[in-house]
Amino acid sequence: GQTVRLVDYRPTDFVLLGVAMTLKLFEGRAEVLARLSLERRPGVSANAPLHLDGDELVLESLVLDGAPLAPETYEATPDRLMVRGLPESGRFELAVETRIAPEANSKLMGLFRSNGIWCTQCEAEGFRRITYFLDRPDVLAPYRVRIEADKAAAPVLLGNGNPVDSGELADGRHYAVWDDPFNKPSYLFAVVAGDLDLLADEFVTMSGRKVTLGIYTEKGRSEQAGYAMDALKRSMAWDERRFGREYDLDVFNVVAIADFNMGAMENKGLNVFNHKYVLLDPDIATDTDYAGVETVIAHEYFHNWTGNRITCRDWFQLCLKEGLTVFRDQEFSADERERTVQRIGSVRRLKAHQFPEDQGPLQHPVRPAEYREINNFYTATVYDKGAELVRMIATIVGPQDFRKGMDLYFERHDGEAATIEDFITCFEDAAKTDLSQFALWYAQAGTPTLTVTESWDAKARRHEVTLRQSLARGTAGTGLEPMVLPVRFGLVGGNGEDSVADGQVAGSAKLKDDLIVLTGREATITFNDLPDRPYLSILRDFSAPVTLDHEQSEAARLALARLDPNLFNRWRALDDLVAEAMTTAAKRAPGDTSPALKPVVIEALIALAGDDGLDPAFRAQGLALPGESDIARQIAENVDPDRVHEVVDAARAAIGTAGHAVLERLRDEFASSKEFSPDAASAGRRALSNAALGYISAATRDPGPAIAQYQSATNMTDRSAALAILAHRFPGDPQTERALDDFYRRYEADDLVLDKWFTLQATAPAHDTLETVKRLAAHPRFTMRNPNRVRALVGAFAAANQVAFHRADGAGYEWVAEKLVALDGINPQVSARTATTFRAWRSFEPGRRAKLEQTLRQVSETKGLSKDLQDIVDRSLK
Ligand code: B3K
Ligand code: ZN
Repeated sequence: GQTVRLVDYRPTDFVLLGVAMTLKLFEGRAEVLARLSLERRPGVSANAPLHLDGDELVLESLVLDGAPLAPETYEATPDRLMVRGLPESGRFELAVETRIAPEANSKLMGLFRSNGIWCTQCEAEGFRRITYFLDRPDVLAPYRVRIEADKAAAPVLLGNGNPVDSGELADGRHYAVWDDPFNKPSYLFAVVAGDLDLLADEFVTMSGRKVTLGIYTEKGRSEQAGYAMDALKRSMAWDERRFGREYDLDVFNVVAIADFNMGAMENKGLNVFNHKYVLLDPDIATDTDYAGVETVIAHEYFHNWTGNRITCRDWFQLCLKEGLTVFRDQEFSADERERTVQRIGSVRRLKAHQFPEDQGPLQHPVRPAEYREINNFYTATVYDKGAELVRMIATIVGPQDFRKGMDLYFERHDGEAATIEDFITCFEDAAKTDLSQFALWYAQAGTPTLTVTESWDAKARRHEVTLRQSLARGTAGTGLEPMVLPVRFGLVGGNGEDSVADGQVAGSAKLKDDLIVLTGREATITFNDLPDRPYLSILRDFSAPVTLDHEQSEAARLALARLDPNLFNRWRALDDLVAEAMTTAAKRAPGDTSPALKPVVIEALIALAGDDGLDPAFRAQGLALPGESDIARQIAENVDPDRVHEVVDAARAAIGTAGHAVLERLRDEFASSKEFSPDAASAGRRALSNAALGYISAATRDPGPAIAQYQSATNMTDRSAALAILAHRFPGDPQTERALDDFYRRYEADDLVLDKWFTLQATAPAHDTLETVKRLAAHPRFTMRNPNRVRALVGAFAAANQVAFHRADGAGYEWVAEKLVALDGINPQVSARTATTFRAWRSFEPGRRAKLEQTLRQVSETKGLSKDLQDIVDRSLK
């Protein structure tokens, strides 16, 4: 594969002025006619040929301004079309006819069929699988698209923009014409045709325009789109309120399909969704599923302004739309749900997915400088760290100037393909500040470490806080200059209030109110005239994506866990204590059974969980232990996953035993009532009750309460929580087996629930889970052709089963590798994504490290791998 570099960017030689397309869909084939209005860019040499991208295309005909082109004037291969002798100036029309095979398209890029529905996915480079094109995001044009299909097979015909015409054709066929007046890049193109049900609604925008909303589902499932529709309307209203952004077309459609490589896609006016992020009801979906639907619906809708109206100049700028849109969906969820709880969730996600990426061989800057396969850069770094960077800009310039900067961005760049520099300049202009050093965050890979030291002078009643930043060299080999770190803080007094103290700064930092902005490697802030030694609450709300290295006494942390007026830091004080204790314990020799958690820490956890003054959702977050892979990441070298599991397991039982009375009370108080409401507060109560059940079951080693809840549950949240406890804590128990069988029979007809059934079993932390997943891979309902099913079994096993995937004999690695190679021939994007779980190989103890490396090498040397999978395994071995 060829490496594409940011420094090589240059505009196309030809300007695209408009696209008129006809797609004729038949069983077994599709005929595509694309009429491209083009013009040579002023200044481009008169004999420069036109290069169009293709991918597995068959050219049927090529016509220039109505006259077929002579064969010697062009060269066509499946992946490119070059045309010579085009007019030196003025507009011309090139009509390109291709033939494609949607049924044979198992990559799910371009035009494919999912359960009979014709559907497209074009981001990043899928449009070139439909027609030869200038398939890059800085080529913007209006599109008019006519779709023709058999009326019985596809009564619904959808495209981007507004519907402008439709009618009957001969032979039981019909057509529809869609017109999208907004300039757009080809990656936002979409077409859907099929026999779909519709949930219809409408939204009146802030200027009083009526927008027709539609969510299309497979037959008989439109009722399950009600919550998604509600989330869509709330998203539209929120974007008007918070960012002044109004929707711009007469219609907004969402289509839910079963086979999709990712969560969803923001095509202009026609979002296409993995049906997992649309279809819900209390019997089939958990609270987490509800929250996921809300987030993804919001995210794709918000792309209409951040991504579609203003798009990316090139794929290196991907974070321009993704980081910003994740930031926007996080803010939406914070406003719609509970801010601190949402922030805890985002930080957990960042630490679980982005930190390991940034600290391993797949490390790359938020704006990469080069790639071989762009689809491998839809990463936690681009999305989640990208969102953190936007959040830091907001923190640094403050809410008013942040809004001003966003307004400026929309005003200046509407209709354009922009860059990160364009974006940053808007905030510099709005806040009249220089953000050039801040821009390093986009170029330098790696997680900086923020080291904090304190010194209290009792006589002088003076507290000194020193901040130092450092960045370790990683595989990306990018710069290591000091960055701009916004650090929110408070000096908490024994009464639980922040002391108001002016600080003097020595070194390169600025201090204003509760914000220190560190710009150099080191700075010291001195606070004078304090009544007592304060508890330093640092990096509140995780104001910068760093690894915090703060030596703070256990007593101070326990005090903060009780007193910190910043709720996020109350949670973090405990979470850090627990994670550090577990890390330390896991480093001790196997078989060392001395408890990981001290009684005072357990007491603090239980006290937080039992504190009725706090939101149940927050208390449930307090009870959620760090994951085994988080502990493994903190151990960093010579990791033994069995040992980590042993420590986490023992800690869970210890908490369950010590907290028994409080946990039982939480069960009594918060166990579900009959009425189900998906709102955040109700979900928080269920989360707290289910967390309590988990601890109680671990402590008593009695499956009884989980069995009882499994049987009496009136919603999927409670039912699957109980089943997870059974499958994970009581594997092989006949009662567990019966519950799993019952679950299968109950939900056999529903693929989304069946995915849960696969995942619950694949993630059971026991060595012989490998035998279970092998059996499940041969189950009649397992298929490599449905990405959700692959993720539910193979993906979940590799990413969320530290014990069985990392079996010391290497059999887990071998099985996953074998599946990867088989999958790669079907769907390279999904195989490449699954393969990323091998990236942490260097952090394991020598036995596993050698086996992981050997497996990676074997995969890497396999003949005929996709560019996607080859790129991941090769970079992982770096
Ligand atoms: N923009 C799409 C992701 C496309 C992934 C292409 N491999 C969904 C999203 O981020 O909203
Ligand atoms: Zn996105």
